[in-house]
Amino acid sequence: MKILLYNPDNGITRNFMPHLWMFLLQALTPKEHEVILIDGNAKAMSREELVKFCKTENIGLVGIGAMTRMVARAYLVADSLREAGIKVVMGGPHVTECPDEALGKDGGKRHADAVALGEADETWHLIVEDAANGTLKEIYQPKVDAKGNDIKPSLQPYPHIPWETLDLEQFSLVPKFLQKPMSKLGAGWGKFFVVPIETGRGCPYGCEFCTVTGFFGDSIRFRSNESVIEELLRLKARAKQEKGQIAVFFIDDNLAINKKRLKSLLRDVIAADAQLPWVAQISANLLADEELVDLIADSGGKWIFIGMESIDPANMADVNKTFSKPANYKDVLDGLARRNIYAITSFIFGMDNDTVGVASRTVGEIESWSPGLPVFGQLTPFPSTPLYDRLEKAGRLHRPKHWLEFAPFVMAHNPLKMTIDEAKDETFNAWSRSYSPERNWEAINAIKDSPIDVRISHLVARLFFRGVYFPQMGKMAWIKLLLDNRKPILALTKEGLTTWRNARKKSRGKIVTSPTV
Ligand code: B12
Ligand code: SF4
Repeated sequence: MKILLYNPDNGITRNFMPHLWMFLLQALTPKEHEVILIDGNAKAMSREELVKFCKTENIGLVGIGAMTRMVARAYLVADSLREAGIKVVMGGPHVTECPDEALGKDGGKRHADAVALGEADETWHLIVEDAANGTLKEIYQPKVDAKGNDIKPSLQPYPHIPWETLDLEQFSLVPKFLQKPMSKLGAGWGKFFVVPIETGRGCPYGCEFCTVTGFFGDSIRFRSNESVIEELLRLKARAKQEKGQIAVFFIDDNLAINKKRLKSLLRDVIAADAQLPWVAQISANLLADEELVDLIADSGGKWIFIGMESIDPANMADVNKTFSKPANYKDVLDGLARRNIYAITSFIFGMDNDTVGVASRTVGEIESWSPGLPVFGQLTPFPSTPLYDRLEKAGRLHRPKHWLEFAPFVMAHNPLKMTIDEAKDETFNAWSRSYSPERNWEAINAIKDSPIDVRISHLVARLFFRGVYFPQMGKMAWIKLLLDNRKPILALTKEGLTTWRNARKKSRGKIVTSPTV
């Protein structure tokens, strides 16, 4: 049987990274079946095109995964496929939390023939076999223990994802026309992939708005160091062979949740010379450890995503995240910056203690820290989270099924001390100020003592991150952005060229000087 694994596009940005679940399920599919992957973010297809593709390719089963944020789009795609007589199974966090909705048992339209609840590592092969035999069931769920809890996959052994041979073309971030000239730059930039790797699953912290503790459980499971390093080495070899670059996103929810284990992993990565540039999510409270931060730098860590949420301790208490202390954020970021590691700092507006002006207060504080890439969202009640239950009980849910009428940056509940419109304005203000050309120039100047490559990647990252909020998919949007930011771009280009020329002239003993940015 031919299987298509499909990820719907998120409707706003082109994702910078493919989704791990697709590669994982592909690796876990019994060998007699063929699996094709399509990510709607990388390869845009209309519903008609997708149905036609499935018919032409004689696809017997389509697996669709979606977060709550994308589920309405996923349902539309699923509906079209089912209308064409193609079987659809859906999985991932949203349908696990709302299986009746996907199966049409809540009074609404049915969107899926089957749903996979929870982690599907051990149920996927059953789904495939049943679909091939024409005996697909409605619900697949992991086996349960004596207490009725899901038995979670141990991650040891971990499936072999054949990165060295997979067709990753649709996921390269370098446009086709630039691939040839870019492959000649330095170690080669002909292709650039950000690849998701997990080293563990689960988080015990239980923040009120988060689905992770409920979905993956509070007991953490880790892969062996050897298995992670083996995967990194294969990726490193592929990057070299393709004259391209591969960066890794360790998608664990909190990579340093067990610091002893992470230190051991990073030491082993260094010893095996398996370093690739990497990004990971780590909470601020775990980053005060100097030894750990040194290991992060030495093992290739470049950017750390930190869920800072709010600079107001009262808000942190409201969402059960008091382990993360706003008073320590500056020290954490400065410690990272001393090692040329920068942070993607995530903030949430519309929390219960937020009032008008929260954006200006937050951004003012952020600007007093080492520069990073701030991102701003709004408190969102995802189904099955303690936050959803609290707001529902209090009758505060304005749009209880907000995912079916998705509206970007419009809150689904009424915040206590501001209106939904005010929260939207605050979010706009924070993004506008944080990514204005003036702020970009200021941020690059603030790290003028960092190596030129670090400053260039900081600026490039700033230009891309702006796109999380401001649509910049078309050519004209990019041209305008580059013109607006010409000051740092020209200054860094000039300095970069001088550095490159100096490297070439070094052997002749002739050095050119240029002002730094
Ligand atoms: C990496 C990541 C991202 C990446 C993008 C996704 C990517 N390209 O990988 C980035 C950083 C961009 C991101 C962004 C966001 N994310 Co995110 N992200 C994650 C993260 C940390 C890892 C995902 C992952 O790969 N997990 C590991 C794999 C193995 O697990 P899995 O995807 O759940 O898949 C398993 C099962 O669910 C199942 N399964 C999944 N799909 C399918 C499909 C089929 C057919 C079947 C049978 C089974 C199946 O099988 C898999 C193996 O067991 C998760 C948290 C987590 N630990 O999962 C959050 C998470 C998915 N994100 C979340 C959210 C909320 C967001 C944002 C909306 C945040 C925001 N406010 O902006 C954005 C929106 C994204 C966008 N605009 O596209 C929530 C989703 C909650 C929900 N109910 O939807 C999560 C769960 C985190 C949380 N705090 O609760 N995210
Ligand atoms: S620390 Fe992160 S992953 Fe863990 S519960 Fe809190 S928000 Fe979720």
